[in-house]
Order: sequence, then structure tokens, then C-alpha cells
Amino acid sequence: MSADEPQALEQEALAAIEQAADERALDEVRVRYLGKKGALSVQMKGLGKLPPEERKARGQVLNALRQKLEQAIAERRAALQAEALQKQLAAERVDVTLPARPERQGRVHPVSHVWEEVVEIFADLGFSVAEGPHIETDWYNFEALNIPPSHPARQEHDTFYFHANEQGERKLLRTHTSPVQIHTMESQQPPIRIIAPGRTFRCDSDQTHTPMFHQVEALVIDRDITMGHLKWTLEEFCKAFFETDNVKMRFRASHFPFTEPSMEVDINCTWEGGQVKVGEGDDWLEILGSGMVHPNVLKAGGLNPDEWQGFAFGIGIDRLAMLKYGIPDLRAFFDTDIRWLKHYGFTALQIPTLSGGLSA
Ligand code: 2NL
Repeated sequence: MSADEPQALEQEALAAIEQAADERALDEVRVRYLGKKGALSVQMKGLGKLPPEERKARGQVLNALRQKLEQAIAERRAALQAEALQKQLAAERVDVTLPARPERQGRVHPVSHVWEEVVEIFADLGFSVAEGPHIETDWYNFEALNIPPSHPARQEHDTFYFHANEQGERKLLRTHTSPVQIHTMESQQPPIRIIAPGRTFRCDSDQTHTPMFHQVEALVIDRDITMGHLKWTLEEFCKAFFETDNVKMRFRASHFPFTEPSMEVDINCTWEGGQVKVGEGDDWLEILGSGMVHPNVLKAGGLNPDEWQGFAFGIGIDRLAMLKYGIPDLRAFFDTDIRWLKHYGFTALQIPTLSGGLSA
């Protein structure tokens, strides 16, 4: 068909638009008819050769045709896009009711699982979870915790330091999660009842130490907090975590710069065939450090020690995981060996809850 006349051009172009099978084909049609050298433009250019009385009417017809074709193309484009989306959605459809395929199942790392267990226990006791940055300043990691530059505890912490910045300040990787509690004291008024689980870092690596490890610290601040509250809280925690009422605890006087008085806590256990069993026998195993928050730490957190006091404690999550799940070697925790994870890990559906059982 000749497309010399507007009517013929219209029919031909509309048919081509309708037949365009995808957006790319549609674009070719658009260029063919509406492009700079397209059929419609050629006719437009021909207007000049017409006598003036015909030129105006023909010009109006061609302009109307341009509008009509532009609209037809826009409509076809929208239809093609909708069609393509439907196709994609159909192709990507997932039946969420299908059971998980066992051969594809990942595992939850025992550290993550124990982390969740600890959070679950303390949430039940009314604690909220607080988190903070891994990179800290000297103030939050040491000074505010009553560890001045000369303090011998600085050497024990084997701190990873960054290079000094222009102001001469050396940032560091936090050596414990205590900085989170200082931030909390600054940002929220007592009563405070938080746990701070998280990654911590020390430049130390041997059979019982990894440069990155996990800790959970707790902080309770109110007007009349005593060692009695601390003991009760720790007893409740141990019973819930080790899933037995038989666990015996021993509180031993100790020393930390950030607590006064300080005590370390041991639980009873037996050693059978190199494996530790918690809540049985009369050997003792140290599991955490604790104490009443030092007045200097309260002051650093912006609290008046004559008005407020509280307790705090710190527990190693990795060690808890080893004890509870009988994992002998700490270093295997971070080998990312899939066989080890399959053996010691948990499935995504084994979510620890107090009602359903922590170790699931
Ligand atoms: C341990 C000992 C402990 C704390 C951590 C703490 C935090 C603030 C104030 C006072 Cl902000 N204390 N934390 C207290 C006692 C012991 O950890 O051996 N952890 C594995």
C-alpha cells in the first residue's frame, strides 16, 4: 500500500503499532513514521509544494495524525510494559507454602543461636537490647570506664588501634561492649535496664582466644539497686540458659576497674572424658564477671552517684556456646567450615524461645 496519502499512512502506521511485539519493535515503528526522516515528516516537508489554500487544511490533517499516532504508540507501550511485567511475575513466582529443601538449608551459627538465647532470657526479665559502634574513642572504651591511660588494664586489653587522625586522636576497635552502656547512660535517663550484645576485638590469638569474639554485658541503674538484685538476676539467667534448676553458683571477690565491689561467678560442673557437664558434680567453672557500677563510671555517664547506683556484668558468648553445646575448639568457630556448621549449627526454624525451649 502506498503511504503517500495521510489516510493510507494512518492505516499502515496504526497496523504497525498494533503488531509491534515488544518495546524495541515499537520504537522502530515510531522512528519509521514519526522520526526526523520518517514517513509523516516527509509528508510535512511536502506541504511547501502545495498551493497555499490546500496547505493549511493538509497541515492540520497531518498534525492531527501525528497526535493520533503518538497516542497510539504511548498506549501500545503501556500495554507491552504491562504484558512484560506479568510475564516476569509469572516466571518469578515462588510458592511460599512449599517446604524448605533440606539439601539447600543453611545453618545458624551456634554463636548467633546463643546470642538469641541470651537476648530472649533477658527480654523476659525486662531488659532491652542496646547496640553501638565497633570503632570507638579512647574515652568510651577506657577513660569513661575508670581506666585512665596509666592503668595496667590497658595492657591486658591488647587493643587494636587505628592510625591517629589530624587532631592526634587514635580511634580503636572496642575491646568490650561497655562503651554501649556509657552511650546509653548519656542518652537515656534512669531507670536503665539494658543488655549490650556484640562483637569485641583484642589482638590475641591462641587456643582459647580469637581476635574477634562476642560479649554480652548488662547494665541496671536505679535508685535502690543492690548486690541482691545482681545475684538474683544472675541466678535466673543461669537457670534459664543451662535449662536446669540444679545449677549451683559461687560468687568470688574479684577486681575490675569499672565495678566496686566486683565478683566473678562460677557454676558447678563435672569433667567427664574431657567434656564439661554444667549443673552436675562439684568442680567449678568461671562463667562471668560482675559488680556494682563504680561511682566514677556513673559520673562519666553523667549520673550523680549519690542519687543512682546499679550493677553490671559481662559474659563471653563464644564461651557460653562452647559450654552449652559441647564445642571443644574455639578456633573452629571462625573457620567457616560447612561440615562443622552442619554439625554444630541450628536450622532457621530452631528459634530459641522460653516457651518452646531455648536449645530447641
Ligand atoms: C568479664 C567482666 C564485666 C562489666 C563487665 C560494666 C559496664 C559498665 C559499668 C560497669 Cl558501663 N561495668 N561491665 C562489669 C563487670 C564485669 O565483664 O570478665 N567479662 C567477660
